[in-house]
Amino acid sequence: MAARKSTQKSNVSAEELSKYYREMLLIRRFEEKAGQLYGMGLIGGFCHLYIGQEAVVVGLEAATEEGDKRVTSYRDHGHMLACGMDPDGVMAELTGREGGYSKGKGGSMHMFSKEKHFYGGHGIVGAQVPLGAGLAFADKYQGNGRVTFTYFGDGAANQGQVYETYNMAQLWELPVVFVIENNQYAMGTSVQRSTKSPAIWKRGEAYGIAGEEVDGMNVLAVKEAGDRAVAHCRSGKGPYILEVKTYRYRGHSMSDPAKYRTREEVQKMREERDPIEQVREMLLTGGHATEEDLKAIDKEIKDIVNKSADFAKTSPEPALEELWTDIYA
Ligand SMILES: Cc1ncc(C[n+]2csc(CCOP(=O)(O)OP(=O)(O)O)c2C)c(N)n1
Ligand SMILES: [Mg+2]
Repeated sequence: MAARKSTQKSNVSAEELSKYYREMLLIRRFEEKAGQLYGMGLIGGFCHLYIGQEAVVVGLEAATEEGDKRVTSYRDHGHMLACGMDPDGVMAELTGREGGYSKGKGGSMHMFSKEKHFYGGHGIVGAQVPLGAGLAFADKYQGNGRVTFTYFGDGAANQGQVYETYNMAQLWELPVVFVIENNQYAMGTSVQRSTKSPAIWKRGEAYGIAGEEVDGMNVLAVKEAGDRAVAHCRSGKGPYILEVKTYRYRGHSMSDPAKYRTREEVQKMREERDPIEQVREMLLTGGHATEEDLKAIDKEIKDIVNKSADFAKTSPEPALEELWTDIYA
């Protein structure tokens, strides 16, 4: 059973690095814009931002192939952007407009894309874990070689359904990567207050599931671990667990004043571990990009995000008849 700490890969190409930079920056700027629109009253309902966690999904998406699937919780905007969903459609869903992925009827937590194999967006903590195993079951049944990435949080990892799923996934050797995004908090409860064992991934050992801990602030380490996980699943060995240590800079949701941690704690993470800054440094010090090159990328990303915000403000409200579509009745 694998039980290793990830190490940083050094032979990464300039193209790969700038791709990661671009993709992480898109998520960061998109989320900042979503925060602004929320503040302006243009987004209703819940809105959970992914700022700080960008390296997790960008690194793991880099390990996927066309046809692989992903399913996650309500903190889902980053996952959608990283798998190639259209920023216009995601932002317009946040503002509840017709041009949104769920035609304005789902909002932040309920978007899907058949084309990109993105299966949501789930508001019930832990609910996506058995669903992810179900997706992997279908792939195994069809023998199509696909892998499903099932993301959940450190808080969700204390749910019983996670362990029922582990048992079945290992029993049936399902091609599913369980990604525990350990961002240190479940709403206002720190992982130290909720979880006795410091290594959540090791709980898989009770079911015979291989896994490892990963530095989730380092996109290269995440990609490397993702490759190992995917190789394990695709070779028919069954599920794999990645406990990705990360950190969210913002509150749990837009309505969280974050009184359960100090400003200094957040500041220290931003200054010393920021995933985007780390790649920016690598690009500059490795001579792969100049300040001008990075400025050009920044502008390109800003333009994409501004365009999505314009679309999200101008796309019409859904028509009344839309209430009668996409329902079971
Ligand atoms: C079954 C259930 N219980 C409680 C909640 C309320 N709730 C929403 S998010 C959350 C914390 C989950 O934390 P974690 O799994 O660490 O994910 P994170 O928000 O950190 O991404 C809770 C308790 C819920 N949505 N569903
Ligand atoms: Mg958490």
